[in-house]
Amino acid sequence: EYGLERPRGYTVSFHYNPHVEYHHFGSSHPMKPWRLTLTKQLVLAYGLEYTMDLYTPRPASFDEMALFHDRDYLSFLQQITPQNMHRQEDILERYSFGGESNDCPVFEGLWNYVSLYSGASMHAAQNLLNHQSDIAINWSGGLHHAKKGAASGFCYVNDIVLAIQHLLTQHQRVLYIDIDVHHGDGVEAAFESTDRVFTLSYHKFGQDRFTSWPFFPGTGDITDTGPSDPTNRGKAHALNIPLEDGIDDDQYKWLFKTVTGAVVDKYQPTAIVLQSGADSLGGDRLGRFNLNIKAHGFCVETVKNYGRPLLLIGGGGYTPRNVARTWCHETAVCVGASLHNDLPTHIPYIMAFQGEENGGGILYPELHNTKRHENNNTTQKLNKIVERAMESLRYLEG
Ligand code: ZLS
Ligand code: CA
Ligand code: ZN
Repeated sequence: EYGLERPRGYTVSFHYNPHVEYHHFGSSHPMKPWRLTLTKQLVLAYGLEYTMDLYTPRPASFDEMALFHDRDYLSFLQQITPQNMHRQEDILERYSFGGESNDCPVFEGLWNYVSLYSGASMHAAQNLLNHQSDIAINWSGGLHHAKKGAASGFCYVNDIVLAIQHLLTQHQRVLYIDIDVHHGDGVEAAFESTDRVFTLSYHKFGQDRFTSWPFFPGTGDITDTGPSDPTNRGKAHALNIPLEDGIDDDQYKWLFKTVTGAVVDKYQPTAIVLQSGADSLGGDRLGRFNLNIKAHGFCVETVKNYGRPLLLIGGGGYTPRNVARTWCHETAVCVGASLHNDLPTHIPYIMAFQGEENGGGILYPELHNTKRHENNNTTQKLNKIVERAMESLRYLEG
């Protein structure tokens, strides 16, 4: 096949229900489920389907999603439609929904959409529990902002929380790592009172140069390490790495390896969940970082090499062609394949990867050249962050 090397002995499973692709948040909305179509096309074009077990998971049921979410919130999600929403404005507000110009719009097939991506994450977790996979992948999941009883930041149901809860039925300690450019606030909040989940998020934090507002969701400063109450078991079981605009490959790789490595050493998780949001790439429509695809993939490789059962999920990513490139590359990292830089020519949607200023027709364009953000992360600031992170880890027992 196309540029494949011999796989290296991890059993990798790919959990994907193609029906998610057909959902639309609205034409101006940055979240584009068809980026999953592009991802799948690249994965197939490189022949990666022969190196993994492929599953088409069923949608999650109401009761499965109610293991985390409030039943009244789910009932609302189940019945709301673009046609009937105008009669329920007060309820929409209660669950953080709004009109068409909102982060969390009501669209056709919303309930179907949330059950599909949630079903895929739960099925992926199940495969790890069964020992049928060493690494289970769901690129359609990773909706880390959703709360128990409310939608937030393009996220309605928190598939990550559902998957982690499922892992907790057999695993004593689960580590959650989040490299999306946004803070993984929903997952952190869900497990704030337990010592059986440690949450670690890397993200942009602070005032945004473009909007003058705090960068969404506005939480996740270095001082946030979980509840401060000493009787709360979740104390010190969160770690947040706040970053400035424009962080580059070498800085991010160093930071990720240093901090994540220290957390793994100290916490000794028996399973790991990695949210691999692709909005931390250079040139992302919503992101502010300057990462290239291989630096993003370095995080996946690093986590894979810890050798624990790994659930790898998607998340943000708002320049669809680069989301597809990154998640295809990271799928290859999981199976231990290296991919040729020239894109296979016989792929549907090839036009999505052509006619770019740079990067047309190739898998690894230099994203740090496109729409470059000034790098406001100095070595001094990053050293300080690592120092403070190591300090918080000393509060972990054991
Ligand atoms: O982590 O910044 C905000 C909140 C607002 C500004 C935008 N308006 C619409 C609502 C109020 C303060 N929201 C962020 C949410 C980012 C969610 C990231 C999800 C994830 O990657 C995981 C999947 C935000 N940033 C950009 C937008 N919203 C945004 C941009 C453009 C549009 C179109 C559709 C809707 C309204 C116009 C919208 C939102
Ligand atoms: Ca993050
Ligand atoms: Zn994001």
